[in-house]
Amino acid sequence: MSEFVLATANPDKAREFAGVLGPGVSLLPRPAALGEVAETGETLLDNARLKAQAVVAATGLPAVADDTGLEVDGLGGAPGVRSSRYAGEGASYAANVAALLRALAGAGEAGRRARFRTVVLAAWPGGREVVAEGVVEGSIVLEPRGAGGFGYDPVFVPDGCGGRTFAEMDPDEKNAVSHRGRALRAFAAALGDAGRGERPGRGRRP
Ligand code: ITT
Repeated sequence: MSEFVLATANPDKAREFAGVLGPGVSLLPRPAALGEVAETGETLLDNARLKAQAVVAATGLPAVADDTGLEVDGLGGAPGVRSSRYAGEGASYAANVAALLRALAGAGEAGRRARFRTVVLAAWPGGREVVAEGVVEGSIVLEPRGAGGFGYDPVFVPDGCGGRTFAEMDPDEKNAVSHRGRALRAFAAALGDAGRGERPGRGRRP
């Protein structure tokens, strides 16, 4: 079984990691003593790597990180890599959602098209990495709806799910179509492929 220290400090993300990866991947908690890692990267990949490498350096163990952004067409792709601090450093989910709705006031359907993108990156001591990405397309609604999920979920309606926001879905429904669900399933498949490649005589079938 693969074992990783979970590099995210966000308990809402941690719940989704466990829900999607299931018992085949063991997730150890992030050391409480490790302070927040400054997300100074220009891209989701840079920030995922910063978070994973900080945990590898602190623990000497393999670590897995997630960096996620909401990209809104009418805002030129913002908040993107700045999604957690769109309304300022340390902003609450509600403040970020309110700032997003304010920025989109008056925007039409095209401007409200959006996608969530997640980059999952695992790092090992010694420099090995496995990276996976997941994207879900959708749109931003006018008013928050639903009590589930977290972050921007009350204002994001994924395509093909009957017009419900992520916050109106149960966790399994969200994970089945979400950016993070997709990234984590691709990640688990990449781990499986890497494992098969390392065992002689068990390569991929042609
Ligand atoms: P870590 O860095 O500790 O992993 P974080 O919350 O700071 O936690 P990010 O830098 O990836 O994570 O910030 C992304 C922000 O985007 C997050 O704070 C939420 O506001 C939002 N977000 C991320 N995943 C989301 C999801 O599945 N649904 C809704 N909003 C999400």
